[in-house]
Amino acid sequence: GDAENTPIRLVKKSHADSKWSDTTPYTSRKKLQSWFQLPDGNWELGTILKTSGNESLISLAEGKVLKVNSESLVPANPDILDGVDDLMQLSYLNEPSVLYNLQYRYDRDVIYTKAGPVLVAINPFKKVSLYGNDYIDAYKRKTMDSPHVYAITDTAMREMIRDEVNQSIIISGESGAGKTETAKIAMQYLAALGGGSGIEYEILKTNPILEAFGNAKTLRNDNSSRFGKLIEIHFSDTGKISGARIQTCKITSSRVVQCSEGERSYHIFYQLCAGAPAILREKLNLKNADEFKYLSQSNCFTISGVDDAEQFRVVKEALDIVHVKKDDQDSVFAMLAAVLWLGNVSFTVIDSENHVEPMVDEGLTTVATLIGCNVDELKLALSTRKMRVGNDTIVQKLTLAQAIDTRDALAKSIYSCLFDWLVEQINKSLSVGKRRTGRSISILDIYGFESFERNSFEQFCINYANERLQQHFNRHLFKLEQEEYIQDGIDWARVDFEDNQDCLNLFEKKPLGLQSLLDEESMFPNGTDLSFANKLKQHLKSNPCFRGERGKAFSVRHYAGEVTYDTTGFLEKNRDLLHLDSIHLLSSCTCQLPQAFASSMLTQSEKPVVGALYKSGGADSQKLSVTTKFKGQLFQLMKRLENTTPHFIRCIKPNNFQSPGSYNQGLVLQQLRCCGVLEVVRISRSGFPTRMSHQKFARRYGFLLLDHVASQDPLSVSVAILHQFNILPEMYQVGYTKLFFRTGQMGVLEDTRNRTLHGILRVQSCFRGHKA
Ligand code: AOV
Ligand code: MG
Repeated sequence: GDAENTPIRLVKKSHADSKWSDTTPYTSRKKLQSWFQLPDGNWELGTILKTSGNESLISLAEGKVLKVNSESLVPANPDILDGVDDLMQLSYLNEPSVLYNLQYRYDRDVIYTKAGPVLVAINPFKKVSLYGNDYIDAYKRKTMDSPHVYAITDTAMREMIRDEVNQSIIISGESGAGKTETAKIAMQYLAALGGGSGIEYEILKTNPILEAFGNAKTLRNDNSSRFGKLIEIHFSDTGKISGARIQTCKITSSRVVQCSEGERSYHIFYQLCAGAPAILREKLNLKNADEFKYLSQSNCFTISGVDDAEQFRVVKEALDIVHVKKDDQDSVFAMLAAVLWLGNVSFTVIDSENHVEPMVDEGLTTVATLIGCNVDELKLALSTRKMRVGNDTIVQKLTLAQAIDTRDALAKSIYSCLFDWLVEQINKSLSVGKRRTGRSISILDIYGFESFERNSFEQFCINYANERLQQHFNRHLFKLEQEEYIQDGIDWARVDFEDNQDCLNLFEKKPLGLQSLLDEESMFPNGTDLSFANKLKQHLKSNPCFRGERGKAFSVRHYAGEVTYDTTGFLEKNRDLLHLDSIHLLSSCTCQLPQAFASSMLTQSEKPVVGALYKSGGADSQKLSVTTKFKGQLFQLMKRLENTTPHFIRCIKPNNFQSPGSYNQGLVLQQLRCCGVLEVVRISRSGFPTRMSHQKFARRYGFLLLDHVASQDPLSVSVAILHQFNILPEMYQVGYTKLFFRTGQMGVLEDTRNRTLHGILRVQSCFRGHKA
């Protein structure tokens, strides 16, 4: 179309404000549509009435006419380009034009737009009729081709079969932008395309289970993922789903014991309290959610529009479908109830040194019954610690604070083990087994970037993971792409992009990075959150991505914006100690799950460990710091993605209220900026996406040559072909080993080749046609 014929220019990033503006001078333009930025930051469309010197007269809405500096105006696209499918088609690629194009579509419930190779998805916060069997069918049969999760998933499927390369669909975006929903939509399409064996139904049912146990209401999102997930879906030779494997990456389950006002703990707790049938309620001694201390502290019990009781039935049914046995399900619910009742265990001070003992009340006895241990043993585990001194074992009494920590650590560990156990059961049920072909499509959905009023250890980990993911995005869309051009010696003006390597280094560098310094300080018996913060300030003050703040705080300049972290609780959360006494307690339980948890914790801690070891007082179980473990899990996820062809989806949150129909330009722009969407379009537009080696090109088209070429080397033959076909020089580049073509060029050559092969047209006349 028209857009493709407009001259393609690269705009070098010079200063922040104009980095995306097409700087076409306006002096020679008249009566043109143009964007004018209002004082509130929003852009308004206006018509230029007159331009003289440096000034333009612009008419805006409601008869407003303003005299403005011509340079402040940004060119708008002709009406014919309103709401194009792909931002690449815009003649003028600048911020207001992109914002307008996305909004134009969004207002019509068209939430998907392509930005070159990337799919942009704007959260509608309401049901939009874009899904379901009719749509799936249309994308499958290719009768529909507007941008969609289905379309990108379809491409992944085709490329997996065609290239015999594993694929990945990588979904990113801020918290609440729509990643988890998007992942489910992609899974739905794969299930429809590759279904048949019935296993696809199981795969879809993993979603309500994992969301119940791994998602929670936060201030940003009523259904916020508190774990990262990679689901690898395997296919048979015939393109049918043969199984799946889920790998997760989670931080701590600190939300179980503590969560902020207005947020909730994991959904499953509320679902259980609201939805357990009478027999189960009685067996587990369940109460209403507000009677459990762990749940009542944040003063938030329900989510508007969500029926927890109904969700409980959905989860139970899903557990049946993924073959978690009824007995095991009962054990799972018992563990959940035990965690809740642990929170109700209280202590009484027994001496002048503030040593405590748990009250023997409903809380303590219920916990003992649910996990299958002796009340006295539970009492001891919660109020004393055994220490080995030489060959002797001494018993130390705990203070109130220590006892509470011990109790909470036990609750967190039980929950965390339960989550891992569930994932393991699901993986067993979905196991690919012998039907393995090695072909797969992976879908990555992690927790999005978070920035709150107060940011803690959880945000520290989540935002680090997002930096890693952003690096993966950059690597594929900017670095690798441009390196290929440069390596092959073609004429290429580099497109700059916001590289986040510096920020990653700030986190990862050893020994003076945020993570190493945290691990180091966590190991010092005398380390405190304050001494940690001070150490950061001392060692990192010259790092441009770091800023020390007053007191115990520090700031990091993330790719998605600056975040100030409060180090309160960092050391404790990073250590996440569970005392050996607690592990021994679990292993002495008569119930099967606590035993399994204990043995998994013991094997974990006995493994030869890389990185920091924690061993304070000689009685704690040795274990990796949370940061180190988290980083390890994250790297495993990223590693799985390494040898796959990535397909990227960028989710955008149009407002901060989770409400439909509200499109905040500034908010959208900030998200487009930080993930480099416009730079991606620029690269794609100015790039040469189709490549072919000289050998292959000469072999494929050489026979079309009319004149004899003196040299038979592939490069000379290639050049001769290009010449004969009169391909415009700006439409291709000749590299050392390959030819690079702009979009669409290869199609012209292929047409000619086909027609020649079919003898419909004489080759010669065809060339004349192209010359015209
Ligand atoms: P997230 O995964 O990106 O946040 P979600 O996928 O949970 O975000 O989306 C948040 C909410 O937005 C959902 O619960 C839906 O109400 C709504 N939503 C998202 N996508 C759609 C869609 N395509 N159609 C209708 N509603 C949608 V986080 O996990 O917090 O980073 O950590
Ligand atoms: Mg999510």
